[in-house]
Amino acid sequence: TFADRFALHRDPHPARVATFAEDVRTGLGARPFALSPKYFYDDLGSAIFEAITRLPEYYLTRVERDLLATYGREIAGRFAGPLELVELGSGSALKTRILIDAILERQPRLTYHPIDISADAVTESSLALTAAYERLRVVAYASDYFPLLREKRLVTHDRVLALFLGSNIGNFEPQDARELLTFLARALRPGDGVLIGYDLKKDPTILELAYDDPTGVTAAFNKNLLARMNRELGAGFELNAFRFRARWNERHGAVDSFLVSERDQQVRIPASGLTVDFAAGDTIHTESSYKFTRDEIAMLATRCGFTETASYTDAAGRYALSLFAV
Ligand code: AVI
Repeated sequence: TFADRFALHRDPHPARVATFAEDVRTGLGARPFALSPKYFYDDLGSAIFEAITRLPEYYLTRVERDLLATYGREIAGRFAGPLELVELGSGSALKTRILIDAILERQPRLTYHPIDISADAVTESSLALTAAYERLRVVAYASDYFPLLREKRLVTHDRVLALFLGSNIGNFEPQDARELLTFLARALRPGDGVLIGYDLKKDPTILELAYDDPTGVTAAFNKNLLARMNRELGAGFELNAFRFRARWNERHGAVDSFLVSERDQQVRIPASGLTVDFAAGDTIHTESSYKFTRDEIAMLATRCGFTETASYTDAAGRYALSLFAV
């Protein structure tokens, strides 16, 4: 039955994970001001992100979907024996369906373990998948990936193909990306693999357009962070008193995103016990979206205990998928 094929685990250790209020206190309590991009993804933020993936300028999602459609079968065929899927940052899991289809052509049943910080997104997508696939069992985790992998709370039985798609790896600072991949390598067994989807370095004009879209959807995505602090922390941010900025940073190899104060202003954030003074032009760093060459990803994954087995890219060289084995 449906109920037998769906389970949701909420992070069982919320007390040990820093809360939104605490992270805001740290991030806006000292300069340079910064907030973690993981807080973009409340219910509204996840919906705005879905809109971003449909923007003509944000090619990443489309190119990745095409790559999965072209190479999904080949990727699934590289593993001997029955597979289980684990996905870090599954979001709406729309692209994952391509791989689920490819795997279910080869085996009668499949267990899928989506992990996402957004409980709404992971619940909604899991229910939709369970309904759409009779031969699929979904064991979902509404959680940060770090504690789950570090504490080896992910229980799998068959060979695992881990998915780290959507250029998600690009939102981690290099040090954190290394740590995450190292935990992942340790949580996997020999014969398991990870498929990493990442955005390739390219002309900065194209990159900046993908993040500072003329429709203003990405600006809204960022401003929702201010709105979320108003909603959840009782903060007094005036959304029109900030503007959005996204710039390619050659030294970091990332597009850096900011909210910029339009004027001198003071904002209270009661739940964080903070009053913040912004001068005109002061910035809040909201996100870095790192871009890589194929060699950079291979080097990173190799240092964490993986070996590259295959790599796929589109004809224009915009985006890539690299497959690694443990
Ligand atoms: C989810 N993540 C990989 C997106 C990215 O490209 O960094 C988030 C995003 N931020 C602005 N546009 C999209």
